[in-house]
Amino acid sequence: MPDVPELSPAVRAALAAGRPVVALESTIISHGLPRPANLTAARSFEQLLTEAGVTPATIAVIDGMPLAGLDDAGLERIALDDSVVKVSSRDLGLAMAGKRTAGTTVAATAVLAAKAGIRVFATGGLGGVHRGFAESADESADLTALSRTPITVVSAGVKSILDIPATLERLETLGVAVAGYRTNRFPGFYLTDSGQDLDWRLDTPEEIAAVMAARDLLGDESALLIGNPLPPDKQLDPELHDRVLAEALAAAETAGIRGKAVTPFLLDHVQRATDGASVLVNLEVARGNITLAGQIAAAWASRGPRP
Ligand code: PSU
Ligand code: MN
Repeated sequence: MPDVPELSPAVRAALAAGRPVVALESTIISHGLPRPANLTAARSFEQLLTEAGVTPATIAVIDGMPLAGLDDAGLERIALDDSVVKVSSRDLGLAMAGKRTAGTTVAATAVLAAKAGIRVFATGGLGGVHRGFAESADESADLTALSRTPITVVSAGVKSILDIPATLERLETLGVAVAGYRTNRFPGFYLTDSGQDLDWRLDTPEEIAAVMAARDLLGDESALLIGNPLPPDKQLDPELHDRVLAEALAAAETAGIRGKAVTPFLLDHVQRATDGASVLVNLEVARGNITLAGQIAAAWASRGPRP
């Protein structure tokens, strides 16, 4: 019987040798970024890590098999294949048995990465509680998955299309630890600052690795979320952001978009309404998070094997 997820030779070797590995999600590739920029982006995400001496483990489901570490053909399938679906953690068994090819959300990626023994994971922005939750009850399974998955996630907060204060409340209830990287404010994905304060701030990858070690001593089964903001000069113009987001939310309402289509719909609307500016910002967000995740994985690996 194969291991699930199946590890690429590079990921297997790095994990066995205690070298740094970073998991990358694939829904950002399949459903978050427009084609064909998404394929270029997927390759560049991996390259950022490789150049830093860190092994990338892009996670996805290909023909029913969950994989950690894709070859270039696998990246191409996720980026360009018309049959690719978006799967959360609950969908994994269904996608496996149905022999589907799927981009994995933060929830599904975190579950598979933790199962493979990967400790650090980078995404652009987490899912969370949607605006209008009172009517839609739409809350991303990213939050509940992170409440029961021991992994460190680097994210520019949660996507700014969401109800950010409500998402922070849910993260607290669910027992997901949150710290800002070199900031006391929760980042706002396209925006540097969501306006929400954080209790904890960590300033170096080594400090983050020390928190990971402390949480291991506790046997903590939940995730540590590191909020890594964009530099202010790289963020989307806040005025443009607010205007376009209001339009996107209204368009989703009018079109009756529901369920897992909501996030891709809103991101796509913002991309078109900003003439692609939001795509460039999203890429900056992801790159910044991947770079920091690589540094954390290196700091973790340099602590040596644990007893
Ligand atoms: N970050 C990005 N772009 C994305 C996502 C994250 O920069 O497209 C994806 C992640 O896979 C995340 C998902 O898990 O959006 C959230 O979807 P939902 O709200 O349906 O749970
Ligand atoms: Mn949802």
